[in-house]
Amino acid sequence: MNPIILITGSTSGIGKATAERFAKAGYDLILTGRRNDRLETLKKQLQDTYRNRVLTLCFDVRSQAEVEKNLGHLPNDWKNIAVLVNNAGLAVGLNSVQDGIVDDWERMMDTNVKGLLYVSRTIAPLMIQNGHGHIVNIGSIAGKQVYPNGAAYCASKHAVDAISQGLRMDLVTHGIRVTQVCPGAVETEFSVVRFKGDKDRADTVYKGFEPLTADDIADAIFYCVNLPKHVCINDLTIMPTAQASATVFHKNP
Ligand code: NDP
Ligand code: 8X3
Repeated sequence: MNPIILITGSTSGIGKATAERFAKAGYDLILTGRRNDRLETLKKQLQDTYRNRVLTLCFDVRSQAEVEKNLGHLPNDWKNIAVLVNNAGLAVGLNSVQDGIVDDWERMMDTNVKGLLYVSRTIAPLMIQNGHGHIVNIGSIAGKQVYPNGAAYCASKHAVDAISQGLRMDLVTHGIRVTQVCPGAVETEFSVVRFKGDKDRADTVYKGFEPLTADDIADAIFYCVNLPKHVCINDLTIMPTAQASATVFHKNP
């Protein structure tokens, strides 16, 4: 049997690249997201190329009932999950708190914080039962530092940092590893989502320097997961060479 990886938010960006990286290495995959057409296209592509088993589950991580319905009753031959990548997440808007949009805050908190908790609450007991597992949470440089107009997103990723530390403590007696991967600027659909479909504005985020790619992050996740079992990378911050902090970039004019 191949090892099984479950990746939330695998319809684009880091999640999709991680699916491809692990498929290539012979993992069977549970792929989730809200856009079913993309899930099915990716499933076909991975099955045709690598012949792995792929299970797609279309649901919104913000709904505890949907998480439970989709992940709480996995078929027996999908229960032995070796790796969970809590990747589904987003930023919405870039506003000061005083000009903040409450719906944007709720989307970020419900997805990045509560969704991650719901999925972990469902899968960690399975890992305990199985006697092994590795949880990789996708945090952010925004979970280590704060930048202007980003208070709500940064707070959600600081929460991921706290949850990653706590989860590691809660699972240590079960030998389950917890790694937080915290990227800087990665060129994905992230900024298009943040700017609500404004592609021109999103493009400006990555202008004048070489950003990370989703494949760079997938490689880092693969590295962490494939270390010897007694080695756990607790926390990995990974930035473009041209980025020194959440706000300091070396950009060409
Ligand atoms: P993308 O927008 O390309 O991908 C986000 C993924 O999350 C999509 O597959 C999307 O799927 C899924 N998703 C979003 N909301 C939900 C939801 N409510 N339920 C289920 N799935 C959801 O962005 P990235 O790949 O860049 O983002 C992945 C993670 O990386 C996020 O947690 C983000 O915060 C983090 N990150 C990104 C950085 C960057 O610069 N790009 C830097 C640091 C961290 P669908 O829409 O189909 O549901
Ligand atoms: C995404 C990186 O700096 O835009 O988490 O918040 S940043």
